[in-house]
Amino acid sequence: MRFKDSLRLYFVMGSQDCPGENPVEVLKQAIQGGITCFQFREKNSRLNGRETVELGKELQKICREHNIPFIVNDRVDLALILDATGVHIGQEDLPADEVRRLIGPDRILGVSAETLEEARRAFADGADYIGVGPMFSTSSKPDAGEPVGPAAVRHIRQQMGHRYPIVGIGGITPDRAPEVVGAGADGVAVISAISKASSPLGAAKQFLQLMGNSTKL
Ligand code: TZP
Ligand code: MG
Repeated sequence: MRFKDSLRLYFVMGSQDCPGENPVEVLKQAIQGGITCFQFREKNSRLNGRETVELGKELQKICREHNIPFIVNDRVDLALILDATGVHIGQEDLPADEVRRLIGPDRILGVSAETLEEARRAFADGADYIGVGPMFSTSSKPDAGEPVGPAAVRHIRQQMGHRYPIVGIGGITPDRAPEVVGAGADGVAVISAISKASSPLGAAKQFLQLMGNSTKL
């Protein structure tokens, strides 16, 4: 399977995203529901460094057992410590070309991009995929800015062509996922619609069901 195909249902989560629940159990359920990629995103969390590594190892083990790529958010150091599949960085993080040098040619590099210019630059710097968002308003990332909507995906896809893997992120629920892939995204990246669902398994299944095989371009 090409990495592009792993972007179909990309679950993003840290302990802060599943209050009162065990992140390990949430991830197990999401995998049973059919997620195709996982990102460990521990943000403003109450875990110290050692606890973060421990949780990362546990989550990674589950991903390995199910052949799910394990991507670490922001932290190249943590990605290297865990020997992760890859790392995902934002525009405010370390420059993508420097991160590519640090992680080597074989790990996956994801970069957040809102505009065509950021998208072009990310791929020129060595990104394997970009995350475009926020698609819709979200409460999972307080500094996310105004939604750019599926139109941003459509614009980048139209200008850049088919080759470049794109995932939409931000405020995506199962019923809105088809709009995002319809605009040309390879998939959707999701936090709360899975992590805070009464059934993460059911939510993941619903995403896949509603997205079906829908792609537009
Ligand atoms: N980057 C842009 S929006 C966002 C991130 C990490 C948050 C997505 O969370 P949710 O709960 O799926 O809206
Ligand atoms: Mg970041």
